[in-house]
Amino acid sequence: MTSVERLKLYTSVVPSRVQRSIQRDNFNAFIHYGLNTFANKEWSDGTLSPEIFNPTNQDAEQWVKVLKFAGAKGIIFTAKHHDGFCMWQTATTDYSVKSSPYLDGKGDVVKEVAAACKKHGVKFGIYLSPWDRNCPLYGSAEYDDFYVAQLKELLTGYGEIFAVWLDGACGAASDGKPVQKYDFNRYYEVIRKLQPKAVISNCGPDVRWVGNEGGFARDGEWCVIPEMDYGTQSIIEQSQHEESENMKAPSVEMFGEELGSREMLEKYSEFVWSPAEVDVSIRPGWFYHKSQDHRIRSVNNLLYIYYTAVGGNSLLLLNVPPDATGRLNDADVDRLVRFADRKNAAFSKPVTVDGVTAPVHEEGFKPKNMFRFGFDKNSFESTGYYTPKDEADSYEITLKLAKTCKVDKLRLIENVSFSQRVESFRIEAKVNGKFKTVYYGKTIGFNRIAFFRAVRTDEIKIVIDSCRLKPYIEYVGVFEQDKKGKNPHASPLKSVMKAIHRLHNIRAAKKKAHTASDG
Ligand code: FUL
Repeated sequence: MTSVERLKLYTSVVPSRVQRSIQRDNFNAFIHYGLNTFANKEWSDGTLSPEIFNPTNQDAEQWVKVLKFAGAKGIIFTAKHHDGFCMWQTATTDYSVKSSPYLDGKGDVVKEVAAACKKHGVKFGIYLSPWDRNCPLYGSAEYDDFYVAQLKELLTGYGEIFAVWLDGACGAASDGKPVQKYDFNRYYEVIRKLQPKAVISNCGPDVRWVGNEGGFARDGEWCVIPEMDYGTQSIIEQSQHEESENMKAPSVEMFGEELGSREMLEKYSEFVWSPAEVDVSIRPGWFYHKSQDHRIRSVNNLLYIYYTAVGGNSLLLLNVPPDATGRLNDADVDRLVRFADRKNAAFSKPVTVDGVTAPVHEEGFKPKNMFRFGFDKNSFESTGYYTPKDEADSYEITLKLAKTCKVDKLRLIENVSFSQRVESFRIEAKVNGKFKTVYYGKTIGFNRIAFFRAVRTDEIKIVIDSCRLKPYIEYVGVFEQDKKGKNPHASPLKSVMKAIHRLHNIRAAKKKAHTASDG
């Protein structure tokens, strides 16, 4: 295949409707809540007594209101974690809220969260752990029937579900138990049939785990990647795998730096659209622990994660766990409110673009289209975009701003219905009559927040240095610096992640050299 043919093949891979939908709502929240909350545990083994589940002040509406205020468009709730304890009135087991003192065994937490979400216009999703440490059937083929029965209850009894999060974590081997081989294809079929609008995440075909639980996004994140088994086994190895209150160190291994670079894709012939999701907790643990009340992520760190994940062609799933009273703790609420205020301020001053020069456009797809943000609410497709008439080695788009002001960020979106194409770009700003580069970026994809030290300017240039065939740009927004909404600075942990990536690449290069010399 010629290189142009390969590029045509890569750019023929596009998102499905459910993928386009979650890419538009790229920030969602996770809620871990259950028996573990009351036992001060991260993982429990399925033997804790349901008697301990007794919140005194449970308020699902408070969870939803706070998370909505923080900007989350949907909430994914742990209907059942690895301990097997069900947070709804299930007919499949007694190990559930039915056996707890909460509302005399009549409570249904899944129902409460679903209702609160509906009331406040937030989407509702479920986490149903495939690994179940309570179910006696676990490890046998009958367990699949049990799991499917639970899925069906959740998918039919609680209104529209926007996401089903299938966790790959499994510690059955260290429990000395047989490891269940899940029939994932069967689960997918059930989900597609009962909730066709739901994305299936993590061990699912729609959304890919980014590969760490520490909040780290890649600098160059691709949605078009080789079709390989991202499946369960590697996810099992990489995700949290012991009962620990502390967040696992970021791990990469098969989750190297750029899964969709040309170098990577060249080795394969089948490709899929697979957006990455950064799942991360506001605290070191996924469940609430009083001892972590002083270890909540800072506003700067939350913002940095938001800018690099949501703004880095990834989805963000931020976990905020309620405490044992049944409410989000004041400390977390305070942090989220300040995070939201700063984030909103940061994007509160869009700068009008007065004029634009760009390579000659394809008929009907003018550069001006880039300054109107909008998409069709049913198909989630873009309603307008710019594309040049001809392919070129590079593309320069110059924006004349309506005023001279201090600019500190741009938001860029590719029209991903034409796949993901931009491989590297830079932003230049005219300062004292001369253009200087203020930002280097790799991918754009369905969302890029390019943030940099503020510059006083009235002219900005976007230079696309490398692109697969030609670019299709849906949106460009320029933002004036806002004092309250100042840009986050990189967290020191980012350099740890970079070092790990570097090590991974060195190891991979060594392995390659070794294999080559063997051959
Ligand atoms: C991991 C689980 O083991 C954690 O407890 C948590 O649910 C996290 C989101 O996924 O794999």
